[in-house]
Amino acid sequence: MTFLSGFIAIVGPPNAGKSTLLNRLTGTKLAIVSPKPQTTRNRIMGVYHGDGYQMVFVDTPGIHKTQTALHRSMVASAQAAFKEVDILAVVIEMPRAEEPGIGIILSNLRRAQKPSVLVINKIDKGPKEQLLPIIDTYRQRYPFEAIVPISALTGDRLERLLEQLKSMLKPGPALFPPDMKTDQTESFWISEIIREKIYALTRQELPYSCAVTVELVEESLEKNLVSIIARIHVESESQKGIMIGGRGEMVKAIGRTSREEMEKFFGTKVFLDLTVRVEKNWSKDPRALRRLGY
Ligand SMILES: Nc1nc2c(ncn2[C@@H]2O[C@H](COP(=O)(O)OP(=O)(O)OP(=O)(O)O)[C@@H](O)[C@H]2O)c(=O)[nH]1
Ligand SMILES: [Mg+2]
Repeated sequence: MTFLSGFIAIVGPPNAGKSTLLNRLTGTKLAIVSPKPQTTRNRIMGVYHGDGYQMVFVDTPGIHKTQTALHRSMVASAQAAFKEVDILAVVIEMPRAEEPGIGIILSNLRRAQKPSVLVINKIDKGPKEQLLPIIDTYRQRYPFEAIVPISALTGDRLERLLEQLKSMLKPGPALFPPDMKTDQTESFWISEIIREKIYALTRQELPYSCAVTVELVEESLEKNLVSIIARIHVESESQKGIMIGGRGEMVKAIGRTSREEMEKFFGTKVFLDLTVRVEKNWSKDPRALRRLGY
C-alpha cells in the first residue's frame, strides 16, 4: 500500500472554531481557544498520524479586515498558508449565514486553486434545518470538493471529515516522525497559554493589546521544577494598571491559572515569574511586532 500525506490549512473567519478543530483532530491542546475573536496570531502546526497516512494541519489566524500592523501580520500569516499547503479546509460556523471576511477568503481560495473542503462547524448550536440554506449558498459560491458539517466541540461527525480529507491526500512520504505532534517550541506554547488566560480574564481592548514573551525556561530534574520568567507587554500605562489589577489581583490570577495548566502539561511543579511592562503602541509598530514574535 502506498503511503499518503499532505499539508492541510485550517482557514476561515475569526472565532469559527479553527483552533478547537486542530486540538480535536490531534487530540492535544496545541492551540489556545477563546470565545473572543482574533485569538490565534501565528500559524500552528499539528500532525495527525493515521495508519498508512499522515495529515499535517496548519491552524491559522482568522481572516478579517485589517486595522493595525498586528492585524496585517495575522492576516498575512493566514494568507501565506494558502500557498504552502496541499489542501484547504475552510471553517465557518453555523448559523452565521454571512461570515465576516468571507469575500476575502473566497478570493484567496480562487487564487490558490487547490482542493478545498468547506467545514460548517458548531452544528451542536442549532437545528439541522439551518444547515441547508448555508450549504446551498456556499455550493453556488465556490466549487468545494465536499461540504462537511461538524461540531469540533463535541467531536460530532469528525470521522466523516477525516475520511474526506484522507480521500484528498496524494501518495507521498511521511512528513514527520511518528512521535512528532507539532513543531512549536516550549517557550511559544508557554507564552500562548498565558495569552489564553489573559483572553479569559480581561475585557474590552486589553486582550488585543497584549503580547507575551518568555525570557527563560529552566528545568530542574532534582527539584522536579520548571522555572519560567515571562513578560506581558501592553500598550500604555493605563493598560498596565488594569493588567496588574488592585493589589496585583489580575496578574496573580493570570499567573495562577497559567501555572496550573503548565503543571499538568509538564508533570512537575512550575514557578512562574510574570511581570507587566509597557511597550508603547506595539501593535501598530512593525519593529516592535517582530520583537514580540509577530
Ligand atoms: N458550540 C460550539 N462552540 C464551539 C465549537 N467549536 C469551537 N467553539 C467555540 O468557539 C469559540 C472560538 O473557538 P476557537 O477555536 O478559538 O476559534 P478560532 O476560529 O480558532 O478563532 P480565532 O483564532 O480567533 O480566529 C470558543 O469559545 C470555542 O469553545 C463547536 O463545535 N460548538
Ligand atoms: Mg484560533
